[in-house]
Amino acid sequence: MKKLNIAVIGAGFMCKAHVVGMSNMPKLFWPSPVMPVFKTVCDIVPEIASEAKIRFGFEKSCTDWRDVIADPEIDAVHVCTPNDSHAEISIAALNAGKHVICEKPMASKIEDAEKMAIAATEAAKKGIISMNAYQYRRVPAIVFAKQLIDEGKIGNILNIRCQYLQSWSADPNSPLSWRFQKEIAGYGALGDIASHVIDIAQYLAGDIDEVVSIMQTYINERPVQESGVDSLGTVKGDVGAKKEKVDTDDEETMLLRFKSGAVGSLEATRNAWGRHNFITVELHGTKGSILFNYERLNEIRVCYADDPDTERGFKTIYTSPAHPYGDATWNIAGMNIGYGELKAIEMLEFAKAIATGEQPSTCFNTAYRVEKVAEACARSSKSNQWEKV
Ligand code: SOE
Repeated sequence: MKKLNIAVIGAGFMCKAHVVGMSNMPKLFWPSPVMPVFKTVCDIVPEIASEAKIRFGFEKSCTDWRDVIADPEIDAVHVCTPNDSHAEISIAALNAGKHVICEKPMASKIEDAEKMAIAATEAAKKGIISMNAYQYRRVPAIVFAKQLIDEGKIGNILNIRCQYLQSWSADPNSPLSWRFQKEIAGYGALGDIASHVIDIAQYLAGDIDEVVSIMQTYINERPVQESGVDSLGTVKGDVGAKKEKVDTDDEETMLLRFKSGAVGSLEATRNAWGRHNFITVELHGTKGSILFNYERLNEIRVCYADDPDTERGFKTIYTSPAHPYGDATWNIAGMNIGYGELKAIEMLEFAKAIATGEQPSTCFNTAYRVEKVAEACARSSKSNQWEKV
């Protein structure tokens, strides 16, 4: 089996997710398309880099991502840094002939995302793979929903409603991490989480053509974060802590028109008390409906129009060995998978793409379309008009 020497740049929360996914990938999916070798972990903070080396089992650590790009031993680079460095690192890696999986959103500026898509198109001609980490479209229940749609079981899609609601930033004392700073993050909730459901909406219902949206910021200043580590609101600022301005969005509410003629709506916020990782997709077609909620990710609810009147209603299907990826995860429906297995599924798709030379469904060109929808959403919230993607 071919070895794949990997490097992870940025050793925070997403590094953990990528490492858990990559190391479990061959354990779950055997024989795996490639065998990952954990070569280098890189972080600008030396202590974080050396701790990650030990914790995650890398052979070495470094503090300058350029060392990773210059290393001829590295085959694939995982870009897990804050958004403003995604473009520079990803483009350099692609140009150096390395496969790239980059965290979402693609970049902090649409121009950078475009440059990444161009570099990926060029690299693809040489068999180099690009991928963005839009993992939620790979939840087995969502892949199954896509199969039902493609088989015509739901008919023509009329309406799709999507939500991504979290609560970790609802407390005004959740610190001002980079996620609230436009210069680093680009957008707030729009890039961070709405992007996931924009991706799912387009995966299930095709390209979005135009949007009208309202973007709001509710908490305009937050306590300055002392360390660089993003605690996602779990560590609060002191009452007397120095505060600085938030210049990203807290919430978006949008209406969507798809190229197919379908319509939809989408909401995203990290300020919804009681909601944790509440990603819901409900769609109605001419022959049935589908409902999914990530907080119950092992289930999909389906209603068929041609069931008898007395029996028509949503039924709950547990994803099982009979469903996508199910044969390789756990062998009884209800044993359930979670975020860790989902990351392994994502790494499997990255590994498959590398082994076959075929770009994954979330390659940089697909992800660039998500960026364009987000940019149209931001334009619309200023113009108060429908805006074309
Ligand atoms: C924080 O909102 C976050 O970590 C996002 O950045 C991820 O994309 C999402 O999957 C979980 O929440």
